[in-house]
Amino acid sequence: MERSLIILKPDAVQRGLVSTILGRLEQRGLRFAGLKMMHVTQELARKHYAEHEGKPFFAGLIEYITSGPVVVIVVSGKNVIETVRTMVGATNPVKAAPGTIRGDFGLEIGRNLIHASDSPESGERETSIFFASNELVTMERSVDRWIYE
Ligand code: IDP
Ligand code: MG
Repeated sequence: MERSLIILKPDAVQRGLVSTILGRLEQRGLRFAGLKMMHVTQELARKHYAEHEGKPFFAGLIEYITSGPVVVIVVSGKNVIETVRTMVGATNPVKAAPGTIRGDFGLEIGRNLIHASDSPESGERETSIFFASNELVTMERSVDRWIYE
């Protein structure tokens, strides 16, 4: 079982793409374990993107992710890290394949709409910095036997 932390970045919220992107995740069969709207503080942004500190785009990235409300989602299940990353597409939307979220809705790397954890370890780390344990749910879905073999 893996967990992926997904952020619908401020541009996705402003452009009215929340339901479209959530719909893609939901229709795929992914199981939501957490979902909320929030404003990312400077402190949280720096913690979340700590691996990028010192890079030329860091200041712009912090400004971008804190520039307006976001929607944060946790999905849990088998292979969700790779599944979601594949749906999201390449970091630069110019290179993202059509059919991916960035490839269908984005044009520039600095406005690439969505974050998704890149490993099971970052999925756990990012989930714990965005969600308190009492904000997460576990649920049985009878439909799971029609989604997972
Ligand atoms: P990822 O979001 O596909 O995992 P990362 O390399 O982890 O990509 O970069 C984190 C975020 O930083 C990207 O989603 C993007 O918003 C921003 N970013 C990365 N590289 C650049 C760049 O060269 N210019 C501007 N923003 C960038
Ligand atoms: Mg990343």
